Amino acid sequence: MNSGHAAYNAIRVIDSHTAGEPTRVILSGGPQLKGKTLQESLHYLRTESDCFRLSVIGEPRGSEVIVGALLCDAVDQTAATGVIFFNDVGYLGMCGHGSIGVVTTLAHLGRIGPGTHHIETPVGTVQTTLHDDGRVSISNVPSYRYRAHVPVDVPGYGTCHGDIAWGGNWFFLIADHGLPLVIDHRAELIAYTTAVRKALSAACITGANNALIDHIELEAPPVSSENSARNFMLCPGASFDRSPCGTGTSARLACLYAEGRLKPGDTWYQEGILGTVFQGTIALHGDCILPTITGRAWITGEATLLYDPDDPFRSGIKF
Ligand code: PYC
Repeated sequence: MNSGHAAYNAIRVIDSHTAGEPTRVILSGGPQLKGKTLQESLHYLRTESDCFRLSVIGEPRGSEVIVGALLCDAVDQTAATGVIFFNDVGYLGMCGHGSIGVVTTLAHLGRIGPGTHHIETPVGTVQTTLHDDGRVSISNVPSYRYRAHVPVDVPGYGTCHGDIAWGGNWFFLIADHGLPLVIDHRAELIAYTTAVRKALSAACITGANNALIDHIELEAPPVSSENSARNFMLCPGASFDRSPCGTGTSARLACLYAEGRLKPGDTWYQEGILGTVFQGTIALHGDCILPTITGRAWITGEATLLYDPDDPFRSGIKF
C-alpha cells in the first residue's frame, strides 16, 4: 500500500525547460517499480508509491508548473529509455515538451548523440530525433479528432464549442472563446478554462471510452505573422503550459487535418502563450495522423533532492 509519506534519501534530477515549460528528469533514487510493461509500472507507481510524485515536483522542492519525467527501464531493448510523466495532480499519458526535455537531458549526460532514438511511454513508443543544432523532433503517438464542434454550457460564461481530440492526452479545443491570448491575462484564461473543464465533466462530455478530458486548449490567430496560430493550454490541475504544448499541438494538427486545412508536406508553426514556437508536420496512419513536433530545450540545473525524516514537508505540500 501507498505509505503516504516519502521515504527517500537522495534523488538525482536534471532540470530543463522546453520553450519555457519546465521538465524535471529523475535519474536515480526513485521507487523500485514493478511491472512487465510501462503501463504496469505506471499502475504500480500510482497505487503503491504515489507520494513520490509530489515529493519530487511539488513545493517546497518544485512547483505546480513542473512536469516530472521518471526514467525507467524500457521493455523494448532498442529504446533509449522508458519514461513516466507526471505533474502535481496526476500522470500524463505522453508529454511533448517533456520528451524534448528528456532527449536534451540524455544528450547533456552523453548517453545519446545526434540521430534517431526511441522513448517508451505508457501510451506508446515515440521516435525522437536529436538534430545537430540541438533541436529535437518528436514523432508522437497516432492522434485523431474524436468529435467536432461540441457545445458546452459554461456557467458564468455561456455556451462555447470545442473539438475533442487525442494527441497523447485528451484535449478540448475552443476557438469561440473571445479572450485575448496574452500572458498578462493569464488569471482570466485559467479561470475560464477551469470553468470549461468543470462544465465538460458535469455534462459527462469525455474522450473515447469515457476518458476524462483534462487539457483545455484555446485557439487564436498568431501574434507573429511568421506563425500559423497561437494557443493557451490549461494542464491537468491549475497550471498552464508555458510552451505551445507538444500533445496539444498534435491534437490541433489532428483537427486541422480532419477539417482539410492541413496535409502531409505542410508545416504548422504553433505559437504558445509566451510566443515560443513548436513546428508541426503530419504523416497519415489509417484514420489517424502521426504528428511530428519540433522544438528546443535548455538545461537549467542538476541537483540532488534530499529528504530529512524530520522535515514536515518531506513529501511535498498538497494544496
Ligand atoms: O507538451 O505535451 C506537452 C505537455 C502536456 C502537458 C504539459 N506539456
